[in-house]
Amino acid sequence: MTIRSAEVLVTSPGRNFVTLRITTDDGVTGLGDATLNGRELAAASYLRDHVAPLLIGRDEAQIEDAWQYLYRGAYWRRGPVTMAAIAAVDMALWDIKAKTAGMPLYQLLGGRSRRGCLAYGHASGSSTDALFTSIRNHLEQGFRAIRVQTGVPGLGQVYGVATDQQPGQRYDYEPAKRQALPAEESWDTRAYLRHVPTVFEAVRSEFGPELPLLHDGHHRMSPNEAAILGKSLEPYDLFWLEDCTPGENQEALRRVRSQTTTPLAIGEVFNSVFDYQTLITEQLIDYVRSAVTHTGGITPLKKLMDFAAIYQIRSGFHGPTDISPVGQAAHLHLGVALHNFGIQEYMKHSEDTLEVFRTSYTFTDGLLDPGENPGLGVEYDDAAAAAYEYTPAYLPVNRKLDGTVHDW
Ligand code: EZ4
Ligand code: CO
Repeated sequence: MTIRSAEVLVTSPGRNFVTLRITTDDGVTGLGDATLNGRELAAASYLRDHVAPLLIGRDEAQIEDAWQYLYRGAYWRRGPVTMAAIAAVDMALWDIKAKTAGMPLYQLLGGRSRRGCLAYGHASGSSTDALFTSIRNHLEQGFRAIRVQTGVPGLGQVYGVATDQQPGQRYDYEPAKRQALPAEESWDTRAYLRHVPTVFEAVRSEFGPELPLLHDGHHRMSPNEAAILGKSLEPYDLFWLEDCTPGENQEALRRVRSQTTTPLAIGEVFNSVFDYQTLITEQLIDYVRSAVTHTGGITPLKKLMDFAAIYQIRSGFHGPTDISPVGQAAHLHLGVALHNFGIQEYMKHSEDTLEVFRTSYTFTDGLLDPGENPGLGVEYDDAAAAAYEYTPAYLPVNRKLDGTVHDW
C-alpha cells in the first residue's frame, strides 16, 4: 500500500487542536496529533506546506524510515514546530499499522505489562479550603494520585490554578486564554517558596500520608531556589516535583539533585532525546515528562524510555488538555506496554472535544486504559469538528513585581 492523502485538520472545540489524517490507497486511515499550544497554525503550516506533499505515494508501513527521512531530511533538526509535525506523521503511521494488523497499538509495542496506567489529576484552589474541595472532587472521581497547585498570598491569578471548584463540579482548566494577546500575570518566587510547604503540610494533615501528591513548578526557579523548595517539601513525601528549573539548562538539575531527595520530573517542553542526555546519564531526574506530540512521536519516545530504563527512570508523560485525545491515546498504548511506566497525567477533555474525537480509552478506579479497538482507538468526526473554528489563544506571560518579564 502507499499513502494517498495527508490532510491537516484544525478545529477548536473549546480549545485548538491540529490533527493529521493519513489515508492509504486502500482506504485505511491513521490519526496524529500536532497540537502546539498557542502556536497551532505554525505546526499546521509545517505539515500542510512542507510535509504532506512528501508523504503522497510513500509506503505507509515504513515508519522508522519516514521518521528519519523527515527528521534528517529537514536539515534543521529539532524544535517544537518540526517535532510536533513529525510526531503527527509517526502517530498516524502507527495507527495505520495497528489497524491493518487488527490489533490495539500496544500489542505492536510489546504487549501489556500492566492492567492499566495509574493517572494523576490536577487539584487546585485559590485558598486551602478551595484546594481541599478540589482534592475531594478528584478523589470522588476515582483519582488515586493528585497534583496540588494553589494561589500565593499577595499574588493574583497564578498559572496552573483554576477558578475555584464547587463540590461535585468538574475541573475545567485551560491555561491558554482565547484572546488576541497573552494575559500577563505577576510572579514572586520568595512568596511562593514560603507558601508552598504550608500548603503541603495542610494537605498531608487533612488527607493522610498515603495519597501520592505531585507539584509543578512551571520552570520558575533558579537552581538554588529549586534546591530550597525540594528540601522544604521532603517532610511531605512528594511523588514528584515537576519542572522546578528552566528546561534549557540540564546542568541546573545537578544542584537540585545534590541537595534534595524529593523526586524530580521534567521534560514537557523538551523535543528530543538530546534534551535528556545529561539528565538521564547522570541520573538527575526520576521521571520523563515528554509528550508523544512534542517529542516527535511514538517511535522516539519508545527509544527514549528504553534508554531511561537503563538508569531506573520512569515515564510521566505530559497529558494536559492541549495534548489531543489522539496524543493521549498514544500515551496509554505506550503506558500499558512499557516496563518503566511511572504515572500518566490526566485532565479530562471537554464534552465538545470528545464529540470531535471519539475515544475508546477508559478511566476506572484510578487507572487509564487504551481499550481494545484496533490502532490508537480514536475516531475523528469531521461534521462535529466543522462547527468549531480556530480561535487564537495564548498561554500567559509572567512578570515580576517590578514589571520585568520573569527571568527563567
Ligand atoms: O503548562 O499544557 O503539567 N502540565 C502543565 C500544563 C502546561 C500546558 C502547556 O501547554 O504544566 O499546564
Ligand atoms: Co507541567
